[in-house]
Amino acid sequence: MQALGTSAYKSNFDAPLLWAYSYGSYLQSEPLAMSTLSRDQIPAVVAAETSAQQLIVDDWHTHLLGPQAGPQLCLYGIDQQLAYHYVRRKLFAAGHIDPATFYAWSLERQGDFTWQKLFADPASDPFDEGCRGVVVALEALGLDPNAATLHQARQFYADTPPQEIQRRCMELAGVRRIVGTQDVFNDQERAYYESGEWDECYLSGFRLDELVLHYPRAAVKLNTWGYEVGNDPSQPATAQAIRRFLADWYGKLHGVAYGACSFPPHCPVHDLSGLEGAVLHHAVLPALRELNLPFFMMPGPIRQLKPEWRDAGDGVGLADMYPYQHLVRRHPDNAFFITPLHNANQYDASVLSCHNDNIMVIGHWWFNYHPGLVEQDLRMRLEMTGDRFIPFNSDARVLENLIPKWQRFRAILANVLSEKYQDLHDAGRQVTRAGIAQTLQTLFTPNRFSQLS
Ligand code: FIX
Ligand code: ZN
Repeated sequence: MQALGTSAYKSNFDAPLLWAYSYGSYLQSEPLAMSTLSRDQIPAVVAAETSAQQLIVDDWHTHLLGPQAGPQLCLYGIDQQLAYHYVRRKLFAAGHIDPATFYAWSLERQGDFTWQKLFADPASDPFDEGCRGVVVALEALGLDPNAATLHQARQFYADTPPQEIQRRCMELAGVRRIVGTQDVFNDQERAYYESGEWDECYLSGFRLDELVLHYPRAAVKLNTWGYEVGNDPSQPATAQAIRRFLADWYGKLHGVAYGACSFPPHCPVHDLSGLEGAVLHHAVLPALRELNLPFFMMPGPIRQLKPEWRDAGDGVGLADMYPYQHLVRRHPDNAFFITPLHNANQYDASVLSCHNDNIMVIGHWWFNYHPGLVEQDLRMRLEMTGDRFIPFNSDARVLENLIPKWQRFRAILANVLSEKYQDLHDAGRQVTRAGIAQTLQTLFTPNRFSQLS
């Protein structure tokens, strides 16, 4: 079996810039960085090392695109934050408004209504992460999160160019590069990918849900685009045409970091007699292997439980991990990321990564992005795998989401890592600032596997 790192995790994340950021400042003061820390010194050093100024990260899964993509694809601003589906879900669930009426309104009217019901009315304290995130982002950008109306916030956005909003969001979050979600089967998105200008800091997460989960529908489009595919993806000519389609788009998209797919809880990804398994086995995984790209698997969402709520109406289910185990073993030369949506799948996913060197757990998203769950998973992952996982990605849809999500995660990371380093200290291990910086670099830079071969 090929060692994972020899090719499997090579991606566009090849420049060890994060290391340069977090470690470079020590080069002048190396003796200090290498000196052993006392137990009491550890929390302050960990807090400094995990701060947004020191630990500049790549955000491995978002739905963001830069301002050049235009207002339909680059979402930012107070009204977009209020329209974020985590917030909208709360509005609908509380019965404040009928979704059909709400969606018929302009974005501004939706924003005013949401602000009134979920923020301004005293009856509603925004404990939930979606609404709390709006408060955090407003405060961080110097706006009043207790304002009675959105007047000040709207004025700020009218006066501030989107590039500046983007810069501030990334700086406050400590994010250097952003992987988006590129669905070329979506007509509006595809038009931009065909000819639009890319900002260098955005990379592509090549999203394959339509191809893998809805092959008959995807096949119609593939044929109209000149890829001659039949109904059976296991037929060599069809598999070859799908692979050509993937390779062509790899060439067109900007800096593809991986291929990605979310899966409903009971998807038989390993079953070659099913369309999903066949597309994966005969086309997607061979193509990704040839392109040296990992496959990013997101088991768990149940789409459109409440269709009238649109993307706020999706749910989650516990996934069976056996098919994933089967899949990663059958494809030892492919690299896989896994990020289950159901919290009770986190443990299984970590165990999976203990027995298979071609899979790594990554991040948090959506229904498992809650501080208590993130903290619990971080402890479990550190205790089970050491540093063999990527702790967080924001799954941001609106630029400002970067701020609350990364700030929240950094606070959790600082607490948990301090405790773990103090625990190691108590056990007799010498802890240094340089060692802490190295571990943080390792946690956010999956290319480390290339050093293990
Ligand atoms: O599938 C995904 O990548 C999910 O993140 C989205 O489908 C979802 O709508 C979302 O934004 C969750 O945070
Ligand atoms: Zn997502």
